[in-house]
Amino acid sequence: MTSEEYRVANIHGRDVPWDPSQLRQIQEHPCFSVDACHAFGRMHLAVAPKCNIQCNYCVREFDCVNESRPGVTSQVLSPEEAIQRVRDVIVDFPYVKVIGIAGPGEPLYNEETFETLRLVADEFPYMIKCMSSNGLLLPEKVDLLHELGVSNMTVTLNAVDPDIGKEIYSFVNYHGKKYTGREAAEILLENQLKGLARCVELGMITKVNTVLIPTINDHHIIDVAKKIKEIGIYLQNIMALIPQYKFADIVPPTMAEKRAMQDKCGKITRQMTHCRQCRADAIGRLGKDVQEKYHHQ
Ligand code: CLF
Ligand code: SF4
Repeated sequence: MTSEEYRVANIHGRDVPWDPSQLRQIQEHPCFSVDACHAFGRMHLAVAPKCNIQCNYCVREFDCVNESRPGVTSQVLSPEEAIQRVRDVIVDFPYVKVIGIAGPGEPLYNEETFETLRLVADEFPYMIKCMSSNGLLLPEKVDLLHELGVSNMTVTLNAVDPDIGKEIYSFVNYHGKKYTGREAAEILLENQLKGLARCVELGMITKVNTVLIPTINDHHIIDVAKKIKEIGIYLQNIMALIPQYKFADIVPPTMAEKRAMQDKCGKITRQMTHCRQCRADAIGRLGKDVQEKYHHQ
């Protein structure tokens, strides 16, 4: 390893250096690099309305809260409308470097996600492509995502023990069959871990979102951090529960409690601490969203 490669690997906490394209996928991505979030923006394409699981903290009239601010409903776009939105945004806001699909439901459960990615790959090959998923369909879709140019992948992983997972998920709808209880949690977990391992194998830049749910998984988040370290995930994003649906009566963690958990897990694996819980149609720099400009269109 040259000294420059060593420096770069060291900054990003790897034993082996990232290649230059991977470095760009970190350094120009506002979620994966805290430095990038001041300079670069992302745009979400809200093309995926349906979801295949039920998280006990999600009211499905709104956006997927695994990566969104609860209570927000994004306008769903067709793939063609989404591409037109990209054309407009990169002219209006050239600092937008990342195209993400994060809902409003589960991206991998909506064929429109793949149609959109194909159109994006043809017309905007240089943009960084990002996705956030619950992971249920990841093992069967990850190679296709990689082919279509998705470089940055997030999976929401709230538990690595199905006995805890069964408290978080009401059901999983997998290949036309509805599963509940421990069985549902087992299927989901197995697929999340398998899919993430393949992402790492393919050289994708990976992130795990973990919702901190007091009394349900707060004592277990450290095990999640250990597991993601073991499989080589780049970043963990611990998010505070916003109580609704079946978890409406749970007292959410305070900012200080969330911070303490991030500090604790930070000793095991790299932490994201600047997440803004975006809408599924967010556009702009994190915390400086500009999507209203397009809402009348
Ligand atoms: Fe979007 Fe998510 Fe990609 Fe970022 S958001 S799909 S990784 S481009 Fe970022 Fe927003 Fe937090 Fe998500 S601040 S909610 S972590
Ligand atoms: Fe809601 Fe997202 Fe969970 Fe689906 S994966 S139930 S949209 S939070």
